[in-house]
Amino acid sequence: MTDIITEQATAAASGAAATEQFRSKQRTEGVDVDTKRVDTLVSELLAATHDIIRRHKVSYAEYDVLKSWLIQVGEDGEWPLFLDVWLEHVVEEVANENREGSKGTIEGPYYVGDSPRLPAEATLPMRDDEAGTPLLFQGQVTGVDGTPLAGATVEIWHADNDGYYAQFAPGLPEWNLRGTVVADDTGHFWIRTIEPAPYQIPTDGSCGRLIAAAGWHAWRPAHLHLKVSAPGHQLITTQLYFQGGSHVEDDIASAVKPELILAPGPAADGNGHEVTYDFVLDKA
Ligand code: MBD
Ligand code: FE
Repeated sequence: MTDIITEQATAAASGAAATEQFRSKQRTEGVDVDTKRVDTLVSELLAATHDIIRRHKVSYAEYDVLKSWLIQVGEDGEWPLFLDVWLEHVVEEVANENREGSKGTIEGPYYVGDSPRLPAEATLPMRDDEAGTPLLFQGQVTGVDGTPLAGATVEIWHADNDGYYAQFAPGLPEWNLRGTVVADDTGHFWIRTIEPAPYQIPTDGSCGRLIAAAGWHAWRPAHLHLKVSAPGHQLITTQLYFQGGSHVEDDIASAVKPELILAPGPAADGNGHEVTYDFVLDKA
């Protein structure tokens, strides 16, 4: 470590950053707050909860534990984390059920838009001594009919070798391991980065308390996050995982799909690993 004193990553700090980020990116355009729809959804949510209370004879003590926990989730800024870990995967499933192209999966709480634009052959912004196995991630963006998509962009963001995301943990350069790669005229891209580490959601906040209280684990498998888009096509938000990695089989966020597991091999230049993954985009 060359840093003098590194600030500790805390649940409250990453929660505050995730809440702030969400407020600047929420997809609420076009949502009409239809009374009938709100009535249906909220009534069913409440009825399901009433049923659980009756079947399990939930006590006042348990009710108060729930109340204080919910208050604390807000104070910790962990609503984005909680929702993205335990609900988003079903929202994504419904949103993308009719896609013919590449599989998507959840976005999670740590996306930041407008990352630095990089050429088709790119190295992600990283520290001079960035730890981790070098990875060449390459591929092509095409339409469902195989047409190469000129003007495609591949936004990529991922954790470092310690499982930390730039802008959500202290001490990392602003755009570390984040970039917007502009593919070439045939939709090809070559991205040099490092392999991320498995990610443990903060254990010192409300989500961590829930996990400990329920006897669960807090891990997501190592993953690359991506948003791939091209003119006239639907943007896909996805993640890619690493075959044989820890927690590929038991992701706390339930976001792994078999189509999203990479099997990198040795790099042609002898430096770490390389892997090819092509993205297929549905027409807009
Ligand atoms: C992550 O890195 C992530 O991708 C999700 C979905 C939740 C918490 C942390
Ligand atoms: Fe992530």
